Amino acid sequence: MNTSNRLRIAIQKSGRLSKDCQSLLKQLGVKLNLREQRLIAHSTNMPIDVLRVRDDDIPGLVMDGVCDLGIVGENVLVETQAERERAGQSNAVKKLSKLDFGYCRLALAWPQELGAQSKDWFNGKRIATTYPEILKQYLVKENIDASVVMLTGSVEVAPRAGLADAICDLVSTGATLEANGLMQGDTILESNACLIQNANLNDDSKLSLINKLLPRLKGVRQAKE
Ligand code: PRT
Ligand code: ZN
Repeated sequence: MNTSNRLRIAIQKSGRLSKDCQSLLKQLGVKLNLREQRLIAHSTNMPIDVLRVRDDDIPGLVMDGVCDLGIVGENVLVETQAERERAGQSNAVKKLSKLDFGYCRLALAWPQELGAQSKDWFNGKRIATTYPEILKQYLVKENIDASVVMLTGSVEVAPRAGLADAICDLVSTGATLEANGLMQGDTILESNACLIQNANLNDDSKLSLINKLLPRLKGVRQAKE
């Protein structure tokens, strides 16, 4: 549990969500000195500390109460929840808001030269992914008997490298699939960045600070529409 009396927010240190997280905090009026490469940045005008970590660690930090809030892609949140469910670990979080950045979809793809394929084609095939839990849930739901190959990176080269027949990966523009000669199929999950809160947070001063930030967040989101 975060026993500090400062609200602790986990954001991605460096990656696709970092810039947007930093500018969101700025728009909410949270002043931070992020110049130094430190793990924790203290706000200079609010009782807030920002923890900068790998995106994969964010849901767990919030679920375990190490951080009070976190900003993470729904893809990582849903995968972590399923992983922790399987391991019998606590996985509840309160989803406070969807955010207007980090949009992508988790989709199936296979070599273009095979042409269009129905779901039946996946039976007996190997599918490479970084999101094994989400993929397995989809396979069960669709009654597809495929095996899952877990890769933490370079998923798009798996078919060419002979590691898998197809992939299930994040897509935004589709350029990566195209560059690797892959054809996009069904979308399994649509994802945006989202703001999550520890499900057991009961510190009144932190809750009232969150209640002050949320209307600002709503304002920032409306201004973008
Ligand atoms: O180091 P750390 O673990 O923190 O970062 P990471 O490398 O795991 O994640 P990062 O920074 O790549 O992505 C962070 C989050 O951004 C993801 O979890 C998603 O929620 C979101 N996001 C949005 C994306 C994309 N768009 C995206 N296009 N994450 C990854 N991609 C990759 C995808 O995996 C593929 O390799 O981009 C490629 C496809 O992009 P297009 O535009 O060619 O289709
Ligand atoms: Zn990551």
